Amino acid sequence: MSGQLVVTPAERAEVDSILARLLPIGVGAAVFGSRAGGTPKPWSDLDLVLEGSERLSVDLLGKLGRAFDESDLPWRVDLVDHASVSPSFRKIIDASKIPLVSRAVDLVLHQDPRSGNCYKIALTAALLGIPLATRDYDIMQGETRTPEFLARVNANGRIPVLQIGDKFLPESNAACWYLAQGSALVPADRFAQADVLRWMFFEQYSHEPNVATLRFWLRFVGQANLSEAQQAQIPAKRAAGDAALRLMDEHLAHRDWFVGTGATLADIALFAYTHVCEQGGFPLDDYPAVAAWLERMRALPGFVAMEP
Ligand SMILES: N[C@@H](CCC(=O)N[C@@H](CS)C(=O)NCC(=O)O)C(=O)O
Repeated sequence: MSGQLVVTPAERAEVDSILARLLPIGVGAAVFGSRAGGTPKPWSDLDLVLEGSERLSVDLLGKLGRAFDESDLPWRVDLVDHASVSPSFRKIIDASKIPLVSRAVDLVLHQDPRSGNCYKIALTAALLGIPLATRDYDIMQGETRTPEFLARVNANGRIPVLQIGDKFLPESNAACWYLAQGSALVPADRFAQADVLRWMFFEQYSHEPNVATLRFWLRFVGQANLSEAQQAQIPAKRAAGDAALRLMDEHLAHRDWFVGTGATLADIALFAYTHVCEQGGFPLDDYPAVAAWLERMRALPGFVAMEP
């Protein structure tokens, strides 16, 4: 049976704000021990158990530990990883714990499964082991332009939108960021983190408007159905898409990943439309380092393919 949390409202607010800032999606937190319904001394530690789907990284535990040490809390916070303790200790924890952050998150991806922007979010969630419900729309039938969609889901009339409880977050890269904060997909180092954003902005400005738009026009709309204005834009979009892919190819010629030594959101954002670039008329043979990187992406644990 769980009791009352023995901390002041200000202490609770400080603990909550650190957890809200640093705890990855899908990791829960609970208090156990003397501050969970016992009779703690004023200086007693706060015993905090963290619950993920598997063992938590040393990096995450270190980050949280530092944040609590540097806070104004008048006592220490002892962190315990639920997945790493013995079954008998786990039993003791589970009997007294008072939840602070639930593991379960109510996430819905509003998507058209043919869209690479939507796929970025599904791939991020899959690589992180975060369950996502989906709600499908047919963009070719204007289903994201209905008054109801505009009023409730996204006033910008586009998918993807990540719904978090009753909040709606449009823009694929913002949604990926929401999911991946605190995970290895967003590096902790300040420069590396900004470098990930650099590639995500590059993707939205130099890559997607060319590579994805040509795929959409040629594969889904059909060249014969394009307006004159769209037809006239094809050569410029082809040149700009080729420039973006070449730049990626040169960057990857001497490294395995866009930033640092492992996959990050930079790779996910760029993978989404690059792996289907041939559908827009960009032959992968022209970009051998990109082609090799696509295979490395496909080999990541938890990888899921885009719907064909
Ligand atoms: N910058 C946005 C682009 C969103 C976007 O262009 N979505 C397209 C599908 S990929 C869409 O909803 N098109 C339907 C429409 O504009 O009616 C993102 O990254 O999420």
